Amino acid sequence: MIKVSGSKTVDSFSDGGLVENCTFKYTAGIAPQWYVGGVDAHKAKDWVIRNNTFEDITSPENRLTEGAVHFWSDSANTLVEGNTVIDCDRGIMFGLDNSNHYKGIIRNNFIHVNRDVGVYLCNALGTQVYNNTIYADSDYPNAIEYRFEATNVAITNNITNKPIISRNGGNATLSSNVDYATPSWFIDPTNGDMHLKEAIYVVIDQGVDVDGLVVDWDGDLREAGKVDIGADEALGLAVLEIESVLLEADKTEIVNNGKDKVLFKVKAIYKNGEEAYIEADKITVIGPAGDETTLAVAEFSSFLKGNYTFKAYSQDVVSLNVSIEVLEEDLTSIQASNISLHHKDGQTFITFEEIVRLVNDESISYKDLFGLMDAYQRDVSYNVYYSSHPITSLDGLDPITTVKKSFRDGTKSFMA
Ligand SMILES: [Ca+2]
Ligand SMILES: [Ca+2]
Repeated sequence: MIKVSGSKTVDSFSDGGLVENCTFKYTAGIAPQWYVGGVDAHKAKDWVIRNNTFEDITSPENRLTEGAVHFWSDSANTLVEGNTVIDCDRGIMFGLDNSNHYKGIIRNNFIHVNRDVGVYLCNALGTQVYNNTIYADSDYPNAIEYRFEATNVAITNNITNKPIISRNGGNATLSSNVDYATPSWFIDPTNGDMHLKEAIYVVIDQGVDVDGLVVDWDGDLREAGKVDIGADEALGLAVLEIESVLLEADKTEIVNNGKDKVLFKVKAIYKNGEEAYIEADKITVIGPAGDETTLAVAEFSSFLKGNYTFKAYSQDVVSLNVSIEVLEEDLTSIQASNISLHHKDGQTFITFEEIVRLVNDESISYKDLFGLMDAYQRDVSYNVYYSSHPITSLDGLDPITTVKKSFRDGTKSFMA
């Protein structure tokens, strides 16, 4: 692929390169090693990277590849626009640790990354990042990062499905970004087609005018005062105005085991009389303690009993409240499930699925985990019985051991 080299000692630059309408793709579906990138440039000034496709630039190792596009080592004024990134570890990077990038623009790109961030601004000074559409298709938590105190950037009119965050004191001016997209908003996001599939109300005509923003990813003209957020100006998609929103729950009560769930559906009734099930802009919940949060998906479970109140929002229209009661479960009547045994080195291991699931998110922090454990005011004990025959009744049997799980005595031990 393309490497632009610079001298560490001589103050000379590669000036004015143009990379346009090219495809950079590892046809094996994966890169031969981690230290690769599509266009990787040191000490490059006034380069333009336009309307290219970068595909399958992904590392065969734990260590990430370079960005599909990476300009660093004092590079300046890079314009990266109209590109499509598909299945790459990382998208577009300006700067790196101890290596600056000056000014430059990243706009109108479709970026699908599968291991790390879509746009990484690391010691990027005066860069503008606007009207990109980013689908960060991995467990990595962020879509755009701006990092270190020297970084000072403007991030405007971008659509992402993950947060846009500062790291290590990075500075940015954020405006009109939407960071909660779902893949269903786009035509074929995993294959790089991030045109809007439907008229998302929070996106269509909701951007701010940006000097220099004239067209979109397709070359469609942007109309002042009516800029769509993201890389696609969705010509021909009109927003149907919503008259009212109905939030529907499939039950009114669940038990507090973290497994029993309420599933929600949201119906829009439009001003023209049509109705459709839609994805709400958000669904909020107010818990028993009065704290309000937004649901990540249209379902809910809890291990804390009490009354919860839900509302759905779409186009600034809010539904009526829906109330769900979370009841205390009778734990004595429940068996552990998915029990399995295996023997190794003279020991027998029993694994089972616990009857209470405090945590559904495997990437939870210790702080959050301990907060949940402290909040759950119940103890659980699992009795283990031994018999040489299949156990159909506990009559005459005594437990050979008991596995105790206290959520509130500070032992913090997980035995399962
Ligand atoms: Ca528009
Ligand atoms: Ca368009």
